[in-house]
Amino acid sequence: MFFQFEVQVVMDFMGSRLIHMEETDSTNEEIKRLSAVLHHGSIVVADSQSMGKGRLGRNWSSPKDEGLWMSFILRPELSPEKCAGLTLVVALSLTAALREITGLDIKIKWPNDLVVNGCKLSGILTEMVTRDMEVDYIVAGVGVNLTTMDFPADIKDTATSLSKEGVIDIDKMKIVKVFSSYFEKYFEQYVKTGDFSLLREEYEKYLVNCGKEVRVIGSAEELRGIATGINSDGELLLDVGDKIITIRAGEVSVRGIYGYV
Ligand code: BT5
Repeated sequence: MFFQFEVQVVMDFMGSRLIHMEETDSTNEEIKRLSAVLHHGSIVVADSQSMGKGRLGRNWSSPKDEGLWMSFILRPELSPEKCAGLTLVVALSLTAALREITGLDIKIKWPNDLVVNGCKLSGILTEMVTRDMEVDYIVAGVGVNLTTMDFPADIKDTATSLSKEGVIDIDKMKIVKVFSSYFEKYFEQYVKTGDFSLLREEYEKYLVNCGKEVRVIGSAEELRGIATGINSDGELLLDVGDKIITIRAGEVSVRGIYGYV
């Protein structure tokens, strides 16, 4: 483990401390190991991760210097149920930041993927650590593919990077800063109401699934329906013909009928 430098980034709470590492297993795990000394909003960024992880124990490919591999710690005064919605707040903030910086038509694939031209640019992994049934802290992990041109065989048809999409000037720290600034704004709005009522419209503007037929996989039975938006709890609304059902993030993945989106 090697702490290359520590800098103050900006803002109100995001990046009050930023730890940059050349390599780690997973920035989410690094945050957990350092949690006792990290304040709300502290960020860890690594140049590479040897065991980058996705949801449900899945692998996250994190080659050296080819992406933004970052996690931050939150100590929100929210119940565990409300904390689940923070993944969507991160997705919205990252989408707004990357759209502003790159001009690309980046969309959100509910709940935790950012996609561009039908391929996955970024994934988000939010983990909650509880103590005595209360939220101790949240680790929000963000992976954004920046310069990768050749992805591993299993994801080469579904993954993309900013370089692959034609972005030339890529400034990793600028992404961290602009993201942090959007996140502070949206986080405050989320905490104020404890739900998505102030963010829903913005989120749905970027929701790639909206109006599309999707498959919901991972629950007991596969569901099919038209995704119509989210409710104020951040659950996906699925029109299955005779009724609208709500899908909770966490336990499921959503796919298009004919492919990834
Ligand atoms: C995610 O999981 O998309 C969450 C990824 C979070 C990664 C960040 S990096 C910083 C922090 N530290 C960590 O250890 N993790 C976080 P999920 O929805 O389960 O998607 C995982 C799936 O995405 C894999 O099974 C692959 O199919 C695909 N995948 C893996 N690496 C990818 C990549 N670099 N780009 C696009 N797709 C990828």
